[in-house]
Amino acid sequence: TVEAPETIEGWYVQHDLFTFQWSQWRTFAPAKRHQLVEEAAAWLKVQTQTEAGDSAAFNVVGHKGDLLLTHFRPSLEALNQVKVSLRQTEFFSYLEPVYGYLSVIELGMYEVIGVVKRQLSAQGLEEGSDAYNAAYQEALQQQKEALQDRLYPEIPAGRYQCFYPMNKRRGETHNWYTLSMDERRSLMRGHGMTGRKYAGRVKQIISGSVGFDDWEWGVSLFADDPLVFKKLVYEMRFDTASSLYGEFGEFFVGIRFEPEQFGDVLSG
Ligand code: 76R
Repeated sequence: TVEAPETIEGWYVQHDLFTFQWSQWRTFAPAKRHQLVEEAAAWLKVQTQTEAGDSAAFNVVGHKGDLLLTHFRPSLEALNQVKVSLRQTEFFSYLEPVYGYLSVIELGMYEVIGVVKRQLSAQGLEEGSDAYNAAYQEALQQQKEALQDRLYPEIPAGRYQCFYPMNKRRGETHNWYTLSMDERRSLMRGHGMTGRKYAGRVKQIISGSVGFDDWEWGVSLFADDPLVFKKLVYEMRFDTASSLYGEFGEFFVGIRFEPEQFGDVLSG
């Protein structure tokens, strides 16, 4: 058994994809359409103004769906509340859920823990001792406080969202979960260096989903230029962390819209 990395967690995350029942929509008179648009917009507005967390809506490109909703919330209960409140609207009668993904914002502590451990040994604390464990927990807690903004963010700005789930490979030859901590740390460092080249052009939210959903992580990228998604993801395919160990699910791309734009989204 090799050592599992420490992670710290923030908001819970739900991505929901719906198709819209266009054939019914086309039969509605303008007044009925207006009423549904108003209802949907009001619902979305309430979600975006939630006290703890955030929500955003995206107009999905291509055949995979029509509407992508992304929600950050403090608990599973709060995510469920979002789900039920949407299902109570009349607007929901014209939505078909086609995909969803549950995860929790996760920060890997590969680098941080390396530093903490060196500090604790330098202080002469013996690994496994009560004093060591207490100091270790305190250091983690401090990190968590220092990283509040990244654990509890608003949904990043950016006109476009690209979402996909991924795993780290567990194959016969290449198995992420049998690599040593140092090997994984070094691969994650290379990964982070590639990522940092895109600073300012893309915001990424990495959310862990082991035990929650069918893949191990959700990757949510936000950018004002959709080509940045392609360039970043492509460049990362050449990083060992992705080339030997990355496995990817379906990709979804959407264009952000505000509650008051619901009417435009539905009229094209
Ligand atoms: O959190 C940090 O910024 C520190 C460095 C870092 C970590 C620990 C980092 C940086 N990532 C980390 C963890 Mn990432 N990331 C992905 C994908 O398509 C692919 O090939 C992979 C999908 C992208 C596009 C991306 C972008 N990252 C992770 C993890 C957890 C792994 C674990 O713990 O074992 C996954 C699954 C993952 C996947 N990453 C960055 C980026 C970008 C753009 C950065 C730089 C962020 C910045 O410094 O601004």
